[in-house]
Amino acid sequence: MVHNVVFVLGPPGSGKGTICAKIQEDFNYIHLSAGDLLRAERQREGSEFGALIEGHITNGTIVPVEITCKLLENAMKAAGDVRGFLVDGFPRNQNNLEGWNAEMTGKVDEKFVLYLSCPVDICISRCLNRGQGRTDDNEESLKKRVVTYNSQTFPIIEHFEKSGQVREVKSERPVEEVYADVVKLFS
Ligand code: UP5
Ligand code: MG
Repeated sequence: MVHNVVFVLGPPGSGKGTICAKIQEDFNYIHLSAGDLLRAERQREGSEFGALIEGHITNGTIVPVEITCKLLENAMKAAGDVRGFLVDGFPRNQNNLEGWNAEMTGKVDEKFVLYLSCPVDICISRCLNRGQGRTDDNEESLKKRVVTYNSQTFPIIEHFEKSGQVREVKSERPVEEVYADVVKLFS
């Protein structure tokens, strides 16, 4: 069975998780946050990847695709019959993109890339005020996350842009305004 996939990308704190939760509620799309899946795997008893994942998360670097892609694929298999999947925060670099293509080509239909664009200073203050106790929501990790985003993830968005797959929505506005534009892409 070929699943519809929408990639959701944007800087740390741009609102990917917030917007995906709302889409999941209103449309038959399942929200799969690569970061949430990695955080769950980090906590899972018996996981051999816990320390490796934690190291990457606090340093704002990117976990090897074999781990992330497997977590995403397992979650997709577990979800059953849905309209599609929102893949939030992935692919983040060339390694992610190549590993995903190698594993998933033919199994998924990539509809488009939702790019939530937002000035970095706003993104950082959102993360610092989030209050969820994430080990990467501190000034030092955030600086590194932004460097990684600019050097590795933004080029992936540009790559998708070249093939006309990117739908940009400016996300520095109030959530309801951002979401009103996102809804048009799914209706
Ligand atoms: N908020 C949201 N929208 C708002 C709005 N419009 N107006 C005002 N406030 C708004 O939002 C962040 C905060 O802002 C929240 O408090 C929210 O209420 C508020 P959120 O929706 O959580 O933003 P999001 O873009 O999801 O931010 P997040 O911090 O999750 O993004 P990251 O991309 O940094 O984090 P992620 O969890 O995807 O990845 C974390 C780490 O995991 C990475 O740095 C990396 O080390 C690792 N990772 C991989 O290695 N590989 C992967 O494939 C994925 C992750
Ligand atoms: Mg998130």
